[in-house]
Amino acid sequence: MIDTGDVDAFLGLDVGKGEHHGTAVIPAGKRVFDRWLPNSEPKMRAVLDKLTAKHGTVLSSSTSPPPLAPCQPYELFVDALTPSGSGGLLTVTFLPLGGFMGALIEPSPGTKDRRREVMDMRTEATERAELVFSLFDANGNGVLDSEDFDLMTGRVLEVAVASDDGAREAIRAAFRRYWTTLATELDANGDGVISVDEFRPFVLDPERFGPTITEFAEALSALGDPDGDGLIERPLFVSLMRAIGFAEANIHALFDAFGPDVEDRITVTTWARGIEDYYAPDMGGIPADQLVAVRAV
Ligand SMILES: [Ca+2]
Ligand SMILES: [Ca+2]
Ligand SMILES: [Ca+2]
Repeated sequence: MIDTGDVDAFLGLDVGKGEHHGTAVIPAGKRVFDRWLPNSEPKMRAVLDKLTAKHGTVLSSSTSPPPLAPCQPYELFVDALTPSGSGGLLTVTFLPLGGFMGALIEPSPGTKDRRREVMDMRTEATERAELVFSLFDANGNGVLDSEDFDLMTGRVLEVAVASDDGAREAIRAAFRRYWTTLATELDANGDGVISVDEFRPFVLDPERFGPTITEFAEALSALGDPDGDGLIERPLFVSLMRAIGFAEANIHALFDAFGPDVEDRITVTTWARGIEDYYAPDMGGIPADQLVAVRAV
C-alpha cells in the first residue's frame, strides 16, 4: 500500500490503440479532468503540465502497464511522468486494476453505463469527422489541401449572393483560418496536406480548435440570414449546405431537427450552435447526426 497523502490529483488513463481516455480527481473527490486524449505526445505532455501546474503532484495509473501491452503513447506518458521528465514534479506509481485507481478507470456500474454512452457518442463524432473530411476534400484527391478550401469558399459564395460584403469576407476569412489551423497544427508528417487521421483531432479537441470552429460556425450561419432578422429560411439553408456538399435529404432532416417555426425558419444561433456541436467529440443523438444518417432519398 502506498501513502497517497502527498498526492494532489489522481489521473486514471484508459489506454487504447489509437486514443486514450483520462480521468483525474482531486482528493476531495472532485473530477477535474475527464477527456479523450489524442495519440500525440505534445498533447499528452500538455495535459500533464496543466494538471501539475494546477494541482501539484499527480499520481497516475493506467489500464495497461507496459509489460502487458506496450504501446508508444503509454511509454511517452511514463516518460513524461518520471521525475526526469516534465519538470520533475510528478510521482508516478502504476497500480493494478482494482482499488481506488481501478475504480477511477473502470468505475461503478452506473458510471460504466455512462462510459459506454460516451463511447457511442464518440462513434457518432468520428462519423461526423469523416463525413466533413470527405466533403471538404473538394478536389477529391483524398487529402485536405489549400485548394479544397478555395474551391469550397467559391461554392459557398456562389449561393450567398444576397449577403453583403462583410458577411462574404467573414466566410472567406473563416475558411482561410480553418485551413491555416489544420496546416499549422495538424500536419503531423509535414507533407503540406491533411490526411483523415491527421484531421480527427480537429473534432476530438474542442479546447484547442473551438475558436476556429466557432468563427466558421458564425460566418456560415450568418450567410443564411442576409436580411439580418436573425432567422434563416429553409431554401437558403439548403443551398448553403448543398454548396458544402451535404446530401439534400440529410439537409432537410437536419433543418427539421432544428425545430423550425410555423413559417419554416430557424434562428441563426440555432444553426451556429448546431455547427459547433457537429465538431463536439462527446455529443451524440444531436441534430447534426442527421447529416451522417443514411436515408432513403
Ligand atoms: Ca483535397
Ligand atoms: Ca500531412
Ligand atoms: Ca433572415
